[in-house]
Amino acid sequence: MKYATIGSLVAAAAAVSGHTILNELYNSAGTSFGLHNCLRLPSYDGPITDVTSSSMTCNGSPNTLDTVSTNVCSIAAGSKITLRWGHTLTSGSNDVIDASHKGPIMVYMAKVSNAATGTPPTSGWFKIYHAGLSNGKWAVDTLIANGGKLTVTIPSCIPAGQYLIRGEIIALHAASSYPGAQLYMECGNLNVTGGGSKTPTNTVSFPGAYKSTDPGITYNLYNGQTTYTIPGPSVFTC
Ligand SMILES: *[C@@H]1O[C@H](CO)[C@@H](O)[C@H](O)[C@H]1NC(C)=O
Ligand SMILES: [Cu+2]
Repeated sequence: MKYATIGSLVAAAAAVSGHTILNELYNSAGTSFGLHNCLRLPSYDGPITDVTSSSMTCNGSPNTLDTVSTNVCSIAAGSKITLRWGHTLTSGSNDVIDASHKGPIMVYMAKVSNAATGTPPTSGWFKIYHAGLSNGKWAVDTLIANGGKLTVTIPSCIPAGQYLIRGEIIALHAASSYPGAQLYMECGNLNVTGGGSKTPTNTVSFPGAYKSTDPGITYNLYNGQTTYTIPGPSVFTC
């Protein structure tokens, strides 16, 4: 650092707080299920940039999945669940993701027979939440303001049983050409209780749901656009 200029110090500081990991789930009462509990997490907080990669399902190479919980957290259909992201595996509410990493947030679920240890399915993913750009504010801006927390509702009509939940942030700061968008996804192991008998619609595959040419994947953040098309299907409603 002896010869570092002020500019390179600023750049280094920004790089240090870049990237993010989904670190924690909370039940409808706002009580944590425990740091890293029920989550399949990479050791490194770097993104996936190839939307055709098998790591698009629940992260993985070039990251290493090594903080992998085999617990399954129970949550009632129709109730709220909160997801909390942090820059690294140990970051708190003041270090969520660098503010440069503007972009949308999506949450998906997929039915599985064994949420504890089963291989994540590529197909059957339905979207339960998404937010992009609204009134000049990105979903990531709101996430940072909320200390990394996002609360979504588990659809009330889906059948009881085991599911994976897949939280995803797309950072668009380098997305003007492909590959460039930084996709951060992690999966959690859920046991949905109660529920109904409706089969989710608009399901997609990961990889497969996103294309390099999607307007939400290749996007110039810096040319004053006021709209953004969130990639993937529409949100499933009961
Ligand atoms: C899921 O919840 C049901 C209902 O409470 C329970 O019977 C079942 O054992 C749970 N399964 C897992 C894997 O936690
Ligand atoms: Cu980053």
